[in-house]
Amino acid sequence: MRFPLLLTLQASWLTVCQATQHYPTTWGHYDLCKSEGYTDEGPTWYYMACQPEAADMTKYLKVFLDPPNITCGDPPETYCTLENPYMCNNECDSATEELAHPPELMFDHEGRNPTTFWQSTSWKKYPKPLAVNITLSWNKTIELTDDIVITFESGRPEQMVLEKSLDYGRSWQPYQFYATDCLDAFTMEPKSVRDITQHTLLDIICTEEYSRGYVWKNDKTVRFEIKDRFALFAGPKLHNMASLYGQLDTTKNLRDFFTITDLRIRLLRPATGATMVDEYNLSRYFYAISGIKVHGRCKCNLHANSCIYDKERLTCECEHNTTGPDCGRCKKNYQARAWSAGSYLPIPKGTANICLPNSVGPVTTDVCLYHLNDITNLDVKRWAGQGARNPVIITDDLHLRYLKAV
Ligand SMILES: *[C@@H]1O[C@H](CO)[C@@H](O)[C@H](O)[C@H]1NC(C)=O
Ligand SMILES: *[C@@H]1O[C@H](CO)[C@@H](O)[C@H](O)[C@H]1NC(C)=O
Ligand SMILES: *[C@@H]1O[C@H](CO)[C@@H](O)[C@H](O)[C@H]1NC(C)=O
Ligand SMILES: *[C@@H]1O[C@H](CO)[C@@H](O)[C@H](O)[C@H]1NC(C)=O
Ligand SMILES: *[C@@H]1O[C@H](CO)[C@@H](O)[C@H](O)[C@H]1NC(C)=O
Ligand SMILES: [Ca+2]
Repeated sequence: MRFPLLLTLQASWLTVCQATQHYPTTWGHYDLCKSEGYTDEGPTWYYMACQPEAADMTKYLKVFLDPPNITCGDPPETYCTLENPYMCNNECDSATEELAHPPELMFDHEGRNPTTFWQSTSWKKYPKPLAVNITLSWNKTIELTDDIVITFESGRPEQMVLEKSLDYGRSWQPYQFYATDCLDAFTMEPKSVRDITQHTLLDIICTEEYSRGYVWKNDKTVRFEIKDRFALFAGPKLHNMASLYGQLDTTKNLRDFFTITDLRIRLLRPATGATMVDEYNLSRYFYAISGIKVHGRCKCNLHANSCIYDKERLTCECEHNTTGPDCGRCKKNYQARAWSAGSYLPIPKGTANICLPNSVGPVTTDVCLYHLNDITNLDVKRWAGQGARNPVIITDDLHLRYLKAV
């Protein structure tokens, strides 16, 4: 017989899978996909759920502007400040490096003085809206891990929408609406992230928090609050990440909410600082952005702990015999059972759900991968008498043991 039966236990496979789902105080990092171990029969591999480290994702994006010729400087223009129409010393000329404001300056290393920023043309066509789309594309699924922060050099826009795509830009969904007056702009009640609860986490809100008060020169940021949303599950200081990961594991909608392939900032109306637009000096109205922060990690379905950027493309370095940009398939000859994503549970190492070699033969999906050592460590008595089905532990050519419901 090809796969010797090692032992039979009086229990159902389901119980085995749940037996180790306790939540230790130390939280695993999921930074290892496998580790070597030893059994009586010699060396063996333990497989674990793994994910790449979170990183600054702005290094890997492509930016597209719509309309494409909306960047200032061709022809050169002089801008006045919103606060003082007589202060007109902001010059934009795309042909002069020091006076040009191309989109790349939204993603360069800041901390320089003066700041570097992208700037749009002014609102010359008023009252026609000054609408600009800034689309950020990764051509890769990304899981957000921190707030999206957009820092304006101009006043913050009076109306804007942050949108996301999960299908490489084919369809778009709003993430958040921003306006000085939500009812007027989008016929939505103004809300803040503090109004969101666990049950309304997927709700899309309009907030007035980041649009008002152009006079506050020190607050130029517009945020999409990822951490506040995480905190609804993980606690205020994100102490209980286990609870969050447990939720993400079991609720696909929640997981998808934080997953993107593209982001779009739709600027709909610039800061005007007053109710009336000064039609005689439209050089006061424009958009300028000095920085955009997007922190996240490659989505690799818990089958990779690194993601490489090569030939302008992000790709997961898949383990567990998975393949594809997101490790979303089983490799050829490793399709003995249907592909499935790794799981954060049981904490802290999760379940790898590796792809099994075809040589194992057809395997049902009710297979719970456990190393023999782990199984003997479990409280066997607890399962006794529960067995609607008897799990067997079998081993394949790779010295891998797993339970199979029979
Ligand atoms: C940008 O291009 C469009 C169409 O090609 C044109 O109508 C518009 O005037 C241009 N805008 C600027 C600021 O040059
Ligand atoms: C805006 O006003 C300032 C100050 O009066 C002036 O220098 C500037 O040329 C004006 N710009 C326009 C487009 O009228
Ligand atoms: C911006 O994107 C929206 C959809 O997300 C689209 O309707 C609009 O035409 C695009 N262009 C501009 C300039 O707003
Ligand atoms: C996006 O990535 C896929 C592979 O994942 C590649 O085939 C395609 O050319 C990429 N598209 C762009 C626009 O870079
Ligand atoms: C995947 O397959 C390779 C051989 O192609 C093998 O060396 C490796 O151990 C396998 N990994 C897992 C996780 O089964
Ligand atoms: Ca900058």
